Amino acid sequence: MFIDRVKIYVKAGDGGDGCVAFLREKYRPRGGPAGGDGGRGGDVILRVNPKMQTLIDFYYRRHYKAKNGRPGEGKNRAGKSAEPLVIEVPPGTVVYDAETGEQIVDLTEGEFVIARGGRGGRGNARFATPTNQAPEYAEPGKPGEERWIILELRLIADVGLVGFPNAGKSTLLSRLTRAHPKIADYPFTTKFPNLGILEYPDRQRLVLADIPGIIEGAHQGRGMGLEFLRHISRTRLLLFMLDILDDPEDAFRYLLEELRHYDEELVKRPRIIALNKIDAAPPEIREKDWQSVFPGEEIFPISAVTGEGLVALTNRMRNILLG
Ligand SMILES: Nc1nc2c(ncn2[C@@H]2O[C@H](COP(=O)(O)OP(=O)(O)OP(=O)(O)O)[C@@H](O)[C@H]2O)c(=O)[nH]1
Ligand SMILES: [Mg+2]
Repeated sequence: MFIDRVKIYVKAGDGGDGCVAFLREKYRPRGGPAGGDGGRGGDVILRVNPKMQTLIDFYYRRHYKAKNGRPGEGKNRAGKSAEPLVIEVPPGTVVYDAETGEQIVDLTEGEFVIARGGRGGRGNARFATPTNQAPEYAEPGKPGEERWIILELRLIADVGLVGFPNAGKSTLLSRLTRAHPKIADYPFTTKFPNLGILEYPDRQRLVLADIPGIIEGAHQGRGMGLEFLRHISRTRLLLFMLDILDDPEDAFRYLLEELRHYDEELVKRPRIIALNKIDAAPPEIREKDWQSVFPGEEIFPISAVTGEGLVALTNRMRNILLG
C-alpha cells in the first residue's frame, strides 16, 4: 500500500500549573510564598527522515499528543518541562492546515514545530508585591496548541517519467537504476510512484521518478487519474516515454493536454522525448524522420530493453540538470 495523503491530529502538551505554597520554617510558621512555576508542555515536532518514502505509518495512527509539563512544587521548585514529541516524515512532505487548507510548511529536510507546548503557569512566589506579600493564587498552565493537519507527500526527484500505460517507463527505471518496479505487458502495472537513482561513472546522481500511466481523459478520473502527478510536480525535467509503435504523436499530444489540465506549469517545464521500443520497430518506422513529427522537441530513439540509445539519453539528462 502506498499512502501519500493523510489527515492527523496533533496536540502539544499543556503547561503545568503554578503552585501555591508557603515556606514553613521553625519559628516562622507562615513564611514567604514559595510556589514554583509549572513546566512547559512538550512541543510536537515534524522531523524529516530521509529513509522514509511513504506516509504509511500515519494510516495506522492518527493521533499524536505530547506530554504535559509538570506542576510547580513548594520550596520554589519548578515543575519539569515535557520532552517534545517527534514525528518522523519522509522528505517532500507538504503540511497543510486541515481546516483552512492553507500550506503550513514544505519539509524537504530538517524539522518544524507544528504545535507549541503551553507555557507553565507561574507559582505564587511570582505574585508577591509589597502590598500582598502572601498571594494565595498561582497561574494555571497554558494549554498546548492542537490542530488537525494534512500531510501530503510529493516525492523529490530530478526527472519525472510520464507516458501512456505500457510505454516502458518502469522498464527504463529498472534498466537505469537499481529500483525493481513491477513490469508487465498490461496497462496500469504501476499503481504508485517508484524512485530510482541513476548513477553516472563519475558518481554524479540523478533521482528518477516512475509514475502510473496517464491516459486521455485522466483529468476526468479515467485510468489512474492525475492525482499522482503531484509526485512529478517538482521534478526539474520531464521525460516523455512514448511507444514508437503506438502512434507516439497522438500520445504526446494527449499527454500534454492532460498535464495542462493538472498544472499549466508542467507544460512549460524542460522536457525531452524518448521514443521507446525501437528494437521491435520495422525499418520504415525506425528510420522515419521523427524530428519533423515533433518539431522543436528533443527526441531520443531508445530501447529500454536492449539499452540502445540510453547513453545519449542519459548524457543529455545530465547535461540539462547537472550542467
Ligand atoms: N520490445 C520492447 N518492449 C518493451 C520495451 N520497454 C518496455 N517494453 C515492454 O512493454 C511492456 C510494458 O512495460 P512497462 O515498463 O511495464 O510499462 P509502463 O510504462 O511502466 O506501464 P504502466 O506501469 O502500466 O504505466 C512490458 O511488456 C515491457 O517488457 C522496449 O524497449 N522494447
Ligand atoms: Mg509502470
